[in-house]
Amino acid sequence: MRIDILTVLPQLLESPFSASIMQRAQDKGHVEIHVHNIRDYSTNKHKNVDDYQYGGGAGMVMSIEPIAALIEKLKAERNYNEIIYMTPDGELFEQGMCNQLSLGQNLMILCGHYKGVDERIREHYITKEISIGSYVLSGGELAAAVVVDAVVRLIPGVLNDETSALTDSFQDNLLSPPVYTRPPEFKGMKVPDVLLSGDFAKIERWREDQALKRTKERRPDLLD
Ligand code: 6GU
Repeated sequence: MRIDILTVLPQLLESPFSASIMQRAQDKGHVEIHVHNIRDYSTNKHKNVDDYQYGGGAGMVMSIEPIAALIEKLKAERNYNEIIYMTPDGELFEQGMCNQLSLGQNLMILCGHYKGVDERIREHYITKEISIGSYVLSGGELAAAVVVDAVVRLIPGVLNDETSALTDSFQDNLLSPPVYTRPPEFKGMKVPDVLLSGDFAKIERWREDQALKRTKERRPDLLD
């Protein structure tokens, strides 16, 4: 998979992809992540990437020209499965959307900033608009990092244990059961006996019960 991220703040997207699973996914050739600075495509002498909004009102709008130039350049080089715009008024991001995006070959992600992007970019180029939740971030970069992480870990071969992405919370609309490791007792707090029993059928039943209980308590909406 190839992912192109278009941003006015490339610094924000350096560390999320340079450690752990995301770094290894790139090292092993499962994904190429290219971060592009929209400012490099500004043609005006001050390298502006935003402007006042028509009709007046507080807040700047991301200009159409540099973003269009960058999108056109990338589209001429390859076909994109989706051209995504990260925006608080987008479709709510959830696991089903991750699964679908993980099947793509090339994804482009535009990070929103200021009051947002000139509407004509959305109308003409964007194929999908994503929000990661009902709150407002200062920009789309951290949200884009969330989407990339959630998608890349689903690419076959990225996770060591092939089955572990399938047993994630949400893949079966259930939250994960509690987990424990050594020691068996810490300051009087004990690991549930069943996990030490060696009876794997019983352990599996316990985990299913716990997953269901946790989902009922915390996310009953998932069971609807
Ligand atoms: Cl994608 N962008 C911004 N700026 N805020 C958000 C968001 C995106 N998703 C939730 N809040």
